Amino acid sequence: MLDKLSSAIKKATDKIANAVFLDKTLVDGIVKELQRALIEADVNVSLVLEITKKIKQAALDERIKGIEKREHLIKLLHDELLGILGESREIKLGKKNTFMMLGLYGAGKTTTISKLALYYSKRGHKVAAIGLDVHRPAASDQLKQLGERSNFAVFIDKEEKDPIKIWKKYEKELSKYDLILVDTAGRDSLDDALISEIKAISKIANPTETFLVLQADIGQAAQKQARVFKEAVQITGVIITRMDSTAKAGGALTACHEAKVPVIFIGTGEKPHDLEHFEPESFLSRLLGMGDLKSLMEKIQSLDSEKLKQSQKNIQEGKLTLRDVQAQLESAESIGGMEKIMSMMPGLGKAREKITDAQLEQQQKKMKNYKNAINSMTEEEINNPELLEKQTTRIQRIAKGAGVSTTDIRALIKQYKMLQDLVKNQSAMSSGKIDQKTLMKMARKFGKKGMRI
Ligand SMILES: Nc1nc2c(ncn2[C@@H]2O[C@H](COP(=O)(O)OP(=O)(O)OP(=O)(O)O)[C@@H](O)[C@H]2O)c(=O)[nH]1
Ligand SMILES: [Mg+2]
Repeated sequence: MLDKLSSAIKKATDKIANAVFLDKTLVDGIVKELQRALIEADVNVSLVLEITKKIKQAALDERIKGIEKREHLIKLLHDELLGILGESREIKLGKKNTFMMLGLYGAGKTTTISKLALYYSKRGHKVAAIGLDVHRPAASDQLKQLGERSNFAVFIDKEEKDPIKIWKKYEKELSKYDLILVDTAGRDSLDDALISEIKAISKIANPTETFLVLQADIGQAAQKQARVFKEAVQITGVIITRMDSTAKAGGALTACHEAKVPVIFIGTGEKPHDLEHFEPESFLSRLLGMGDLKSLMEKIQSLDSEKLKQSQKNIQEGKLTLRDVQAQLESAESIGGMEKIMSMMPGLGKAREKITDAQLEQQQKKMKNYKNAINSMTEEEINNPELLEKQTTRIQRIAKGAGVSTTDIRALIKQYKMLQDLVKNQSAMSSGKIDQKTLMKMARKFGKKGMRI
């Protein structure tokens, strides 16, 4: 379902989450990819431009920095997309309920009836359907077959050509059910005859819900359909079918919100159980592959952040001590280890699949070794790691004390120095002393050898 859009958005959030520097070129690239993916999914172009403009502004806003900026951007993207999906509405069944299906020819009305029948009978309701499509010869047989297959009562009259008469014929019988599903005829296009027929049916059946059924690949045209049907009869919601078979479902989904009718259900296949209640929030989480982003953000925010703040300040000022490295390592650990972080980060779920357990374990072990090594250093050594290079006996002592190898400590010092250079240059750049190109070169160099902290 919207796989292409989903992977494009995941890629964008990945880039945001992993960016060493969110510079203009990177942001431009991310925004372009997002625009392309949203437009390909048929989301209204002006909506797309509006969203991406906001993302760009926030990304280049100098007031927000570091991890906060990345969080902010991902949240902004999430909120903006949620905004265009609109809100859904939960359908609470009363004592007696009648749902009427409306829609163009082949939209999926009859199939959706069998899905709704299953959905509500599974929840303990007594469901019946009535076939009022008197125009398509095979329509009533189709409904009857669906009823037999999924075990719900179906009322049809193949001889009668007046839907009102059919309704009247079964009205009393139908009153024994909790939920009556009314199937109506489709048309090639919206015509007056169809409108007056549905008005008449609506008047006599007096539905508690009137659903407009639209197929997802109708795209932006959904908005016009929703408006016209809303004017003719009070539609209370939209059901979008064939979400599984088009990459352009973004159009229908967002257009309904613009027409001010909520999407209530989505059809995700041909089978009776292929129906979901549409919940924008969880739909979006799935689309973004966000895992448990919310709880990750909460944890990051609730960390005992004094140490982190100090080290971030140092980093911004171009100073980096081993203490800062330690603070970063500890913060990573207290969130719950590499694995937890990776599974919670948007898009990283996939990256996690590519990393073998052994590699991950090794990475975690390395981080732990670095932390233990720093814990075995004297204050003097922490503040002046150069001492370790001058007096190798210190390295041996620390290795022994921390239960790590001297190679580990040498690797730590090497990476600390690279990190320190990077930090110095970053700070120099923000004060205009170094150009972006040199810095990016360094970042790439660092990334290759990278110690991911
Ligand atoms: N892939 C997929 N196919 C669907 C879905 N919903 C319906 N269909 C298919 O769409 C076709 C038309 O569905 P119907 O339920 O007959 O449509 P209708 O609106 O009742 O059509 P008319 O009664 O002719 O106006 C059928 O082949 C269904 O199997 C869906 O969510 N996914
Ligand atoms: Mg039908």
